[in-house]
Amino acid sequence: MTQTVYDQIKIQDLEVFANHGVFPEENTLGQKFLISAVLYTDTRKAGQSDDLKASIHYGEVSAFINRYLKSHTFKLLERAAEALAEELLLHTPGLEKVCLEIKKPWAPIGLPLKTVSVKIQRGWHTAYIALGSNLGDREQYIKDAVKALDTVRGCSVEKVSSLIETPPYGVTDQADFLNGCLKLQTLLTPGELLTELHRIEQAAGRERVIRWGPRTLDLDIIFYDDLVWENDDLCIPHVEMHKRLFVLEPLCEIAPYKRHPVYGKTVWEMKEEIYE
Ligand code: A4P
Ligand code: MG
Repeated sequence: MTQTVYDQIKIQDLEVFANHGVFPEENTLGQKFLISAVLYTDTRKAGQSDDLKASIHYGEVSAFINRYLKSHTFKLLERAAEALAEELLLHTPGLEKVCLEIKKPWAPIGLPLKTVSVKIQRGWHTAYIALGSNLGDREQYIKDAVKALDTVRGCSVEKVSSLIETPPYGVTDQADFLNGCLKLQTLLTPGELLTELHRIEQAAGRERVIRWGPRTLDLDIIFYDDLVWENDDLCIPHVEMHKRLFVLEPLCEIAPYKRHPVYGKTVWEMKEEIYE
C-alpha cells in the first residue's frame, strides 16, 4: 500500500510437521518445518483501544499456517513460502506485507547442517491504470476490463473514475476516445501486471496495427507505488502521462494528490500545467 508500515507482529519458529520436499520419501514420511512470519500491520488502533478486533490475531494466523502447510504438499521451500505468503495476504485483513521464513532443520542432504531455509517478503501494492477505447462499444470494453482486472487473483479494484470523451492525441485522424483511470491493489509485480493487462486487451479483440492507432482497449500502467523503473517492455511511471489530459483528467478525479516520483508534482499540478 502507499504508506510504509513499520509496526510488526512476529511469529518465530512455529513448528509444523508436514510433507514438503523433492524426494518422494519426504512427501510420505514428513518432517519438521519451522516457520517465522513478520506481519506488517498498523497496530496503532489496537494499541489505543486494547481491542483484539482492531489487530491481527497471531493465534489464528499460526493455526492457519499450520493447517495450510499440513494440507498441501510442495516440492520446493520456495513454492511453499510463495503460496503461503499469498494466502496470508489474501485472507488476513489489515496485513500489508509479510516476511516469511521456512526452515528445514532435517533437510536430507547427507551432511550435518543446522537448518536450511527460504525467506521472502511479499505485500500489497497500489497501481493506477489508464483505460482507453475508440473502437466499437467503447464503454462496454472499458467496463468489462475493470471487471476482468478485479477478478484476477491478487488484484482488487479500489476506485474507478468516470469515463470522459477525449479528442485523439498523437495520431489525430481517428475517432474520439473514451478514457478513464482506476486504482488497483495488487500482489502482482509490474511485469506480471503488464502481462495481465495484455491478456485483457487481447480478450477485447485488441489488434496492434499502428502505434497510437485505433483500439478497442488500451490499458497502461501509470504509477506502481512510487516505483521508478524501466526495461525494454515497461516504463514506470508511464513516460508520457504528464503530457496527456486524457490521463490526468480522470486520474485527478481519483488521486489528485498522488505525486509523480520523479517530477515531484501532484496529478492536480501536472493537469493545471497543461491548461496554462
Ligand atoms: N509499455 C511501456 N511502458 C508501459 C506502461 N507503463 N504501461 C510498453 C503499459 N505498457 C507499457 O504499447 C506498446 C508497448 O508499450 C507495450 O507492449 C508495453 O510493453 P501498446 O499498448 O502495444 O501500443 P500503443 O498503445 O499503440 O503505444 P503506446 O506508446 O503505449 O501508446 P499509448 O501511450 O497507449 O497511447 N488519445 C486519446 N485521446 N486517448 C487515448 O487513450 N491513446 C493513445 C495510445 C494515443 N492517443 C490517445 C489515446
Ligand atoms: Mg498502450
